[in-house]
Amino acid sequence: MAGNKTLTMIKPGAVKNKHIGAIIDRIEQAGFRIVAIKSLKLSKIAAEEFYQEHRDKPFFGELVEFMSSGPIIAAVLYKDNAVEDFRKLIGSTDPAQAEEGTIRKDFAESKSQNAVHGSDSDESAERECHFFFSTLDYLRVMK
Ligand code: IDP
Ligand code: MG
Repeated sequence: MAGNKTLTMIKPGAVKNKHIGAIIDRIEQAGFRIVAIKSLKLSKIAAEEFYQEHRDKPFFGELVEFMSSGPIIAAVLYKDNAVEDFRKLIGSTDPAQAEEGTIRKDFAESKSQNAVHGSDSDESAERECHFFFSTLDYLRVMK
C-alpha cells in the first residue's frame, strides 16, 4: 500500500524570488496537508548528506552549491498516495519538460534550480522526513 507522507523543500531560488506563498497555495489546493514545516539554511555538509545518492553524478557539486546558497523551506506533506501525487504536482526535473500547470513549469528557473524537491519513493520519504524532522513533529496528525 502506498504511503501517506512525502518530504518537500522549496529551494533557495524560489525562496529568493518570493514564491513561498504561491507554492504552498498550490500544495494545499492539491489536497496535501502540511503537517510539519520549517525555514532553514543547509550547510554544504548537510546538502551533501541529503543528496548522497547523487554524489557520483556530474552535477553533484553544482547541486550542493545551489542547495546551500540560501534559505529553504522544508515540509512534511500528508495525503493518500503522497509520493506519486506530489511528483505529478511538481512535474519533471527539467522545467522545459514539465507539464503545463505543474509547480516546476511555473516556478523553476532551470534543471538545477528547479524550485522544489519531492521524495521519489516511500523509502526516500521516510529518510528525508527524518532528515529534517522527528516523528514527534508530525505523529499527532498522522495517527
Ligand atoms: P528530482 O529532484 O526530480 O527527483 P533528481 O534526479 O533526483 O531529480 O536530481 C536531484 C536534483 O539535482 C534535481 O532536482 C536538480 O536540482 C538537480 N539535477 C538533476 N539533474 C541535473 C542535471 O542534469 N543538471 C543539473 N542539475 C541537475
Ligand atoms: Mg530525486
